[in-house]
Amino acid sequence: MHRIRTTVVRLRPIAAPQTAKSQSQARLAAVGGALRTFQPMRSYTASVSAEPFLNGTSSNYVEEMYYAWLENPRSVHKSWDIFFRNANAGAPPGAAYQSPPRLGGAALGLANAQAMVGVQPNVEKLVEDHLAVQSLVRAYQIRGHHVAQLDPLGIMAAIDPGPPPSDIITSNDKLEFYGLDESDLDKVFRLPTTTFIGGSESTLPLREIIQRLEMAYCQSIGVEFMFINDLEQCQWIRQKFERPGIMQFTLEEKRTLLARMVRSTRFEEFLQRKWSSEKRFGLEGCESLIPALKTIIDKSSMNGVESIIMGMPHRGRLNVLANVIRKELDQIFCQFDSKLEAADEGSGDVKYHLGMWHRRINRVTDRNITLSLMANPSHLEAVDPVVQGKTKAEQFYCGDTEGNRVMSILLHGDAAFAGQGVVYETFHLSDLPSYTTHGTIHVVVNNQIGFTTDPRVARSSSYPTDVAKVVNAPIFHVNADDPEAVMYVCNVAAEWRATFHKDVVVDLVCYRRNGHNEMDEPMFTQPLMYKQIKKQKGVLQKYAEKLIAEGAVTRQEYEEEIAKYDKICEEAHARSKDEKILHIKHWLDSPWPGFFNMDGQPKSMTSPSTGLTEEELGHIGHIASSVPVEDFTIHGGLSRILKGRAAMVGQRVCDWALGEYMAFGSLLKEGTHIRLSGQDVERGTFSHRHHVLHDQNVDKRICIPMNHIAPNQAPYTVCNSSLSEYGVLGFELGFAMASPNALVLWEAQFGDFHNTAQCIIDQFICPGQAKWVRQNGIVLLLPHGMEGMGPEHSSARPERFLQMCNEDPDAYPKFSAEEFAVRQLYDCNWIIVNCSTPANYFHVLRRQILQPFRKPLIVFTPKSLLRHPDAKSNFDDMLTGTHFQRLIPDSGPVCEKPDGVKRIVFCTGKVYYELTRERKNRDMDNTVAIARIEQLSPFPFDQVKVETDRYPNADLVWCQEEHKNQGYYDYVKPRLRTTVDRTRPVWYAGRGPAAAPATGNKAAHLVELQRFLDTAFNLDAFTGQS
Ligand SMILES: Cc1ncc(C[n+]2csc(CCOP(=O)(O)OP(=O)(O)O)c2C)c(N)n1
Ligand SMILES: [Mg+2]
Repeated sequence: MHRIRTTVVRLRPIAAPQTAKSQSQARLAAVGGALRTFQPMRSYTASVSAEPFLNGTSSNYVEEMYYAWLENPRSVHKSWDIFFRNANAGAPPGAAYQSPPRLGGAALGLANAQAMVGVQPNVEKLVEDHLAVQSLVRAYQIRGHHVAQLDPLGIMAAIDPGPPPSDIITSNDKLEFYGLDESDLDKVFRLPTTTFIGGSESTLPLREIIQRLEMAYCQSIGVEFMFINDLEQCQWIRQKFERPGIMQFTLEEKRTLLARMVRSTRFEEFLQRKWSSEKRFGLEGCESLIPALKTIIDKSSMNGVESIIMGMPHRGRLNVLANVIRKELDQIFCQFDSKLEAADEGSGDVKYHLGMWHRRINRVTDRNITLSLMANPSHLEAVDPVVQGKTKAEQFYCGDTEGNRVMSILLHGDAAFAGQGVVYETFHLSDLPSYTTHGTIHVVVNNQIGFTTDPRVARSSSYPTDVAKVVNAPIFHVNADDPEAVMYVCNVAAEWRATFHKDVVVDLVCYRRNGHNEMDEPMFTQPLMYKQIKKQKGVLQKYAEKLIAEGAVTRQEYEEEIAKYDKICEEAHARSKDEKILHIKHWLDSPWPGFFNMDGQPKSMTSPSTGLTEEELGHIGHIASSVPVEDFTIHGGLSRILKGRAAMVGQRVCDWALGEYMAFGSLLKEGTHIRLSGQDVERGTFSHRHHVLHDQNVDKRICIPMNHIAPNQAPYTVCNSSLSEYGVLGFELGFAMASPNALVLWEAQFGDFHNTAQCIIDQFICPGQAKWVRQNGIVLLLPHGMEGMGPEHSSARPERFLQMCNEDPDAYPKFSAEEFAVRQLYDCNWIIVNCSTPANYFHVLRRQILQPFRKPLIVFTPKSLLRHPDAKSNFDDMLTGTHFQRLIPDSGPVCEKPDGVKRIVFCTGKVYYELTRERKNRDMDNTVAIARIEQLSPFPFDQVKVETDRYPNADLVWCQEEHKNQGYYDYVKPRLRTTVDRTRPVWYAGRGPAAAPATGNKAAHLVELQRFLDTAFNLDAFTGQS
């Protein structure tokens, strides 16, 4: 009897045998009732010479005709009806065919044929069996992975709980599901065109069909791909896994694989021996990750890839650094030495978080390959979009439009891959024109546990990888204790990426030999699993024994390989003891060659003027107000906007959008690439930007005037993003990492929404340089302002950004006057501005590139000021020689008699316009000065001091439209106090403390506004208070 599977005994009994049986009986009844005997393909094979129309090419046609006849005998020509009836009746070869009745002639053939009909009604059975085989093949293709032997521990439940599907032939009694029985096993069936199990055969006995399907889909590899809605891709995968004999490796391949397993395994053992009480998040239980990655890299290098950017979590990171990226072992070992002194900035924690960049020759292909592992925070999966952004940037800068030269590999833990939403957001970027990296290879270290939590309580999907299905990525589950199977799927994954330029997932089903880290006791929570793990023979030992048994290596060779690697480790360890200083700069994932001097310092410490010539302003203004291509019809409303811009240019003024245009256009002209990304940025949420024009008559015809500034300009990328903040901001941060010579901006739809990207802000943008010695010049544009739009559309939460500045509020910086601004900038962790004029916005954007180092820039951008008649700037404020103004002092009547000024109101952003209007209404232009702090951080102590000194008799008020516990007050107050050496109090005019950022009631909003304006201009408001 055919023994279908060796594992049958371990599998649970199927849940619904009755259902399977009753279904098959119902099907039998439907096609004619009584049980029939099978006639193995007689009408298509043996009788071909006797019935010459039944040749190979016509058989599909005949088959279709036959199915149609079965459904309704009258739907086919009478001659076919006769043929099929005769065949069904058991007519011998050649006798079933009767020539069609001649017109008007006697229906002799028909009469003869009809005499036979009803003798042996077996054609239905034939067709039914044929269909059953087709369904069977399909069932394996769709669900074979559910019964594949994926789990090295053999406890399955953690991977894919639930009974095996009833349409997979896990035992002979399941044949019945298809209306087949054991007597059918030796009958020969034609294989459908959607399978490759036949190799060069087009027919096979059922027994062989099942066996080959088992080989393809139910061994150490489980392929999930039938959800892919592209036939070519499905066929490609079927071919890769179904063809007989695919899993054959040369002697050399096997020996290389063994050597890689030796390195992977012995590296962990070495660390364990030397530092047994140190955490290292070892790879034990998934040692085949190393050959897996190396296979992907080899194959991709063969396919022309020159640079691979990788992101990974803690598990196995040291091993990957050592054996994949090839970081010098002594550099890794010395990280375990707590006495090592830091030579440069950086917050330590090198081994698990810092990245690496390494160019070397790939030994298999003999080609250069650059590998970088991105620095990452502990926050699992947060690095995913960052890796994608950096990959996209590298592709962009080397003109790799198809992703043939640069690619990314992302590693994941099973629990994090399923649980973290940013994984989903990142997948959704994978096929978007401005975000695709043309296919990422994802490798999941699926050790069937997350810290102490079992999969059955950690996810609702069958597999941790189900999230990849949203983008039609094939998923190759593989038993990590079968290194050859691992190598095979990794080769296929790399080929898939090279062929289709789409994402693919390799799910390495493994186990975790120790606890979450080496100090943890896993038996507290997973006693049975760990009993099994303790019994589990290591994968290296198993594989070595297999190869020794096969004669691929001798035991002596194997032992020599081990001794050789152990010696390498020992020697590196000895060298590492000489290492006295920790150079964090050796752990950079994205060096910027040429940007810094040899010591890694800025080449100068000056900020040049950010102004432009009159001609440049005029020229960019002209482009901003025109359609620079022929025969392009824009919307009438947009024509009016462009005419308005032209009029402004004529009057030498700029509004917000035009100020931004001037900054972008000039930087592009000077060769700086600009990339602006975010939700609806092309038009602008507030319909003010219009950087992409749409032809009103031709579908998808667009024009980006910014790309028509000058012949040799840098390219401008402006792209509406998916509706994601976490994923997209991470992506742009990664893009900005690749080069210092690009202005990369991310705009939130409203500043309020940035908090869904909080992890990128908190873990990367704010502390990136401090933790990882890596500068980044990304710009965040966050629309902000209290305008009665309610609690979700008002606040970009300035208080949070300000709270995370690294500046000391109580210490007046000790810099010389000339260097004050630039030194402050150099020392800060990020720059925070709230500009009140288009000119200042223009300058700060240009300064971002023209300054000699890179810092993240947070800009609170306006909404109502976009169209405010007073929020315009004169060209004079943007001409050569002008600069960004960190503080804009009052230039009105107060300047004439500063001694008579009773109050100086400091403010920032849009509230300035409300304050000036109120001051005018109250006729207080001589008594109250208003100063705008445009750069909140670093705080312009020096310029604030000039103002406080100028008005010695004025009391000091901070005015903001935000609530008292929000906005800038808590940040500004101690700094103002430091500026005046705590000699004068600082008063507050603004909304009271509140939980929500803003009222949703317009009337309440206006009442609140008037109330704090009253306070700001009531010179007695603070009398008697201390
Ligand atoms: C976003 C986030 N949440 C929680 C943690 C804490 N944490 C560290 S490892 C871990 C379990 C990870 O499990 P898995 O992804 O399966 O990786 P494994 O450790 O099993 O390799 C958790 C919850 C974290 N690092 N990041
Ligand atoms: Mg895990």
